[in-house]
Amino acid sequence: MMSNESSRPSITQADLQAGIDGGQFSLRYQPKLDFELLNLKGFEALARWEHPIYGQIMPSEFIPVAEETGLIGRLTELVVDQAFRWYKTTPGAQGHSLSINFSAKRLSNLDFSNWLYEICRRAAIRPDTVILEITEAGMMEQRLLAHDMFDRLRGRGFQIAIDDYGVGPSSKLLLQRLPINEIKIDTSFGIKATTSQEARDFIKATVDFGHSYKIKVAVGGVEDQDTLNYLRSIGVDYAYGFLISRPMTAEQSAEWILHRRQLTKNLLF
Ligand code: G
Ligand code: MN
Repeated sequence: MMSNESSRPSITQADLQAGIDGGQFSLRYQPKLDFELLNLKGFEALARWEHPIYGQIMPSEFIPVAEETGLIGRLTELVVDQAFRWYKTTPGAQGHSLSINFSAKRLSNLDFSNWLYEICRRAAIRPDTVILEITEAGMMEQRLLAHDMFDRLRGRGFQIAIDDYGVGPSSKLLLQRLPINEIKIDTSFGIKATTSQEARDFIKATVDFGHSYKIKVAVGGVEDQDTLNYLRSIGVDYAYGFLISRPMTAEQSAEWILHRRQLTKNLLF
């Protein structure tokens, strides 16, 4: 059950510390399909906090606390460690991409790309299969550092995606200049695509913009077949959403990978 944020006290540093020490964080995995043939492109790892009293707490609530209290470093380590272990031990995961959400604040650390590269090297994971997702808002916050930060990461072979695109402050000029591989349009646009002309216009404009800079465009929030068909018809590159699969536990994801052709065969029309 998801807990109601307003019915309980807000998260403190002590809560977060106890959660990290107590192993209360785990990852869910959500597949992303390539629109061309609806093949599996890769997975996004999504952090969840299962609090013993408050229930499930989402990243939108605990990440800001982690950033303010300096616990973001430990949380990042924990997420990368779990995601890489999943990638190495889940049959069929390798060869596909692995997207991980990163705090722009954590990324701005000068040594970050070396740190991540070293973990990849030790785990024998190719850096070019790892996609770092940074929110558009986070990128804007770090706008002065973003270019050097992204250059260092790309220099190490990693891929970069701009997440939650379209809901915050934005600069197309900045985006054009940065070495970005993928734009992920905010889930809210995918959810509204069949009912809102405005959402459709924005998605279409983003596809045109992205493609003119050789940037792939992904849309989440795909909850029905009409949305999938529409996105496919306008040239969106990647799709994810509840129609394809909800975020899954590690065990569920292994089952999904095994049976994915059967599970997705009706989506392709
Ligand atoms: O922005 P980002 O791609 O990191 O967001 C992923 C979040 O969106 C996850 O928490 C996931 O649960 C949610 N999500 C993924 N697909 C869907 C969907 O089809 N509908 C809705 N409502 N939420 C989704
Ligand atoms: Mn994301």
